[in-house]
Amino acid sequence: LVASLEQVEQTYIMVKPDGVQRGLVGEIISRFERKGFKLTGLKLFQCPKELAEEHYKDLKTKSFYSTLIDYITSGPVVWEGVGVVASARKLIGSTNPLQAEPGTIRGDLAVQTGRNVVHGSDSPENGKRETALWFKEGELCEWTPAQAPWLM
Ligand code: FUP
Repeated sequence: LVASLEQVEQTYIMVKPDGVQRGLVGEIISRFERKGFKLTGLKLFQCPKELAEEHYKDLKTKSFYSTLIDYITSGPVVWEGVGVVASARKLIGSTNPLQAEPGTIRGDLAVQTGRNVVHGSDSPENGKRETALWFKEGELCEWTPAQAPWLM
């Protein structure tokens, strides 16, 4: 039942500008807390263009790339937990909110792909890469939830 430390992954969740503008930060963070993931870093941040470009570098050749870069300037958060990468993407739902299931963040709260309120890393490697990109050394916290020590 209790997972080992090697199973702990890190992911990077970003409430995008539309989520911040619509006052959905608390709602979105709340879904990850209620699921049982441990918050280790939290930051409200105006994202410089160079950082947005580095974050989305794999999408550089896409037609929507420049629109996407214009859109991203938001309040990011990091979550850490067992299997958190895949699990967080399930909580978030499909990229296109039209295809996202009701009950998911995008299924419940978003309408358009270009305003899909939240980002979640798509692999453990990208979870590490993106966390390092958005958070400096010393900005993450190590702590043990008192009532639920299995939440590592
Ligand atoms: P996701 O991992 O679900 O955020 O989706 P992608 O990494 O494929 O896409 C990153 C962002 O690009 C999406 F959140 C929104 C934007 N996008 C578009 O604007 N148009 C598209 O056709 C696909 C993605």
